[in-house]
Amino acid sequence: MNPQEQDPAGPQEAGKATAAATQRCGVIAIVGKPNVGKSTLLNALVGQKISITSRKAQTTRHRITGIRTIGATQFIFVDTPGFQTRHAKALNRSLNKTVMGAVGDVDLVLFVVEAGRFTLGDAKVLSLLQPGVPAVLVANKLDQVHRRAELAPWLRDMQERHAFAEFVPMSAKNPKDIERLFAICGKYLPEQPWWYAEDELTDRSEKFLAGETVREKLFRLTGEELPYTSTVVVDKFEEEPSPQHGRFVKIAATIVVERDSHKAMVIGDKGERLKRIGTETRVELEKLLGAKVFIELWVKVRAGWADDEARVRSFGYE
Ligand SMILES: Nc1nc2c(ncn2[C@@H]2O[C@H](COP(=O)(O)OP(=O)(O)OP(=O)(O)O)[C@@H](O)[C@H]2O)c(=O)[nH]1
Ligand SMILES: [Mg+2]
Repeated sequence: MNPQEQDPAGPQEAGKATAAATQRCGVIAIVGKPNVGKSTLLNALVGQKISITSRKAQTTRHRITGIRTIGATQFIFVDTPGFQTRHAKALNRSLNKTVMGAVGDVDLVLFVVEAGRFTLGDAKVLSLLQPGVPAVLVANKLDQVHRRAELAPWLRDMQERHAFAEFVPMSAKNPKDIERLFAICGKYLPEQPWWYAEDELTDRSEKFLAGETVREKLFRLTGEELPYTSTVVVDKFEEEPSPQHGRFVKIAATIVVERDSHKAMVIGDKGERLKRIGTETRVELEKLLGAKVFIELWVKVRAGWADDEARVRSFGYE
C-alpha cells in the first residue's frame, strides 16, 4: 500500500509514539570560572563550532545552547559566561546573572575546572550549584598536567568539596575523552521526547553567530591591551539572491570600545588590524553559513558603556 494513502492517525502515528517513549532528552549546563575551556568543550560536544573561544577570560557573554542527538538521546548543552568575581560593572553583573539562571532548572551540571587546580574563583562557582541537580566534575586541560601522580590527592580533595556524581579528568581537545563524557552524561537525561529536530545544532541565529565571530577575531587579534569592555553590534545581516554564489550574505557590524585609544588599537596601523579582523571573520563565516559573505566593519567609541545598564541591554545583553 502507498504510505500516503494510510490514515494519518494509523500505523505511522503509532510508530512515532513508540519511538517517543524511548527517546531521552535533557539539559546539561556547562559552568566554571573564566577561561577553563567551557566553550571549547561545548563545541567538541556539538561537533561544530558554535561558541567562540579565546585565550582571554570573559570570551563567552551569552547563554548558548548546543544540541547533539545521538541514537535515541538528545543532549542539550548550555554554555555560559565564565562566572567572575574581579569586576563589578553592569556588564559583569549581567554575565553572572546569566550563569545563575543557567544552573537551576537543568538535569545535569558539568562543573569545569583546570585539572589539578582549584582557586577562589572556582569555589565561587561551586557555591552556585543547586542541591537537587547532579554535578559532574570535569577536570579539563589534562594535557597540561605533566605530573599525573599529583592528580590523585587533588581528586580526593575535590571529593571532599562537593558530592560530585562523577569525576572526569580529560581534555576538551581529545575526541576520545568527549566520547567518554557522552557515555557518562546520557545516564542523567530523563526519558522524554526530543525538544529539537535531530539535525539542529543551536538555538542561536546566524546573525548572532556572525556578531560572535567578529568578537572572537577581535579578541584573538588584539593583545592583552584591549580590555574586555569591547563588544560587537550587528547592524545588518541581509541575504540576497545571487546567481553565481547560491547564498550571498551582506553583513555590517560595529565594534564598540570605551576609549579613543582602544579605537586606534582596533583599527591598527593604516587600518591593518581591522582589515584582518574582517578577513578572518569572512573566511570563517563563509564556511559556517555555506555562503559568499561580504562584511563591513565600523569602530565606535561609547565611553562607559560597560557600566551603563541601559547601554549594556541595548547591546544585546540580558
Ligand atoms: N591545552 C588545552 N587547552 C584548552 C583545553 N580546553 C580549552 N583550552 C584552551 O583554553 C582557552 C580558553 O578556552 P575557552 O573555551 O574560550 O574557555 P571558556 O571557559 O569558555 O572561557 P570564557 O568564555 O571566557 O569563560 C583557549 O585558549 C582554549 O584553546 C584543553 O583541554 N587543553
Ligand atoms: Mg566561553
